Amino acid sequence: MSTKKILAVQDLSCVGQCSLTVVHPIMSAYGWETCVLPTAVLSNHTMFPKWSYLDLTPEIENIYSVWKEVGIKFDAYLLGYLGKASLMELAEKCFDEFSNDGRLIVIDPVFADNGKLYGGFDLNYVKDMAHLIRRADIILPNVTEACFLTGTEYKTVHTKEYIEGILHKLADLSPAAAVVTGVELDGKIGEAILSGGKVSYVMGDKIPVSFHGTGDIFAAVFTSHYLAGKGLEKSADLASVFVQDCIRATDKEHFYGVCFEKVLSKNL
Ligand code: PXL
Repeated sequence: MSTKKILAVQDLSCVGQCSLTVVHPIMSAYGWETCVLPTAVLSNHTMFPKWSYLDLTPEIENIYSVWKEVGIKFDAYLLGYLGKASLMELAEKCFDEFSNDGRLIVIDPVFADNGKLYGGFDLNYVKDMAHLIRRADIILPNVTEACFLTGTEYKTVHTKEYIEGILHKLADLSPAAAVVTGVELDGKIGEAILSGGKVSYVMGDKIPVSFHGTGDIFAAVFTSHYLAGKGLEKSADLASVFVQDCIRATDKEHFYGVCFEKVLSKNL
């Protein structure tokens, strides 16, 4: 398999096992040349009671002008927590200027969970993200993000009718395949997928705890397998099992993230 150059576009949270500090090691370990475009530097992620935040928007044009001069190109993108709407325009510029033919764009919108927006986000950000995802080949929203993006009421009890209504509204926003995470049906949890007009489900056992950063781990493992040609369902299944193993490997006291390091070495 030839190696591909991937650009991970997300924040660098110094502490907290999320975004670049999980995506870079995971995708590299799966054999992809993983480059980074940090969107912001935070002392720690925003589920801690406080955090510092340095927006890197002003530096990104400088990075682009050097990349242009030295001829950098990418085969794939994984976008996660961007933080500011200004980053979305810059992301589009990156797709336009630094892509090899046949590039893959995966966007995990990362702005909400459990029915609520994360700290620092508002409905304008959601509107801009709904616009950005039209450029994606695959989107990976959780149920909350999918509801915000499509203007659907958020419910904790899901039915196929409710979930498929959301999937079809996502298809109105973007031609991308949609992989909606955190779908709960018949006591199981997993992903609902809409691709080429066809709906499928990848469901597994529910572990009754929730940890931060698991969406970023899902996205990194999913994208790693998808790039290797495993397809949407298989990639989603492998990514879900990986996340479940990470949760099992984590002590309850380790409240801010999961111990993915223990699981990564076993999966290679
Ligand atoms: O895991 C998503 C994420 C990434 N980066 C930052 C976050 C969050 C979720 O809250 O705060 C900074």
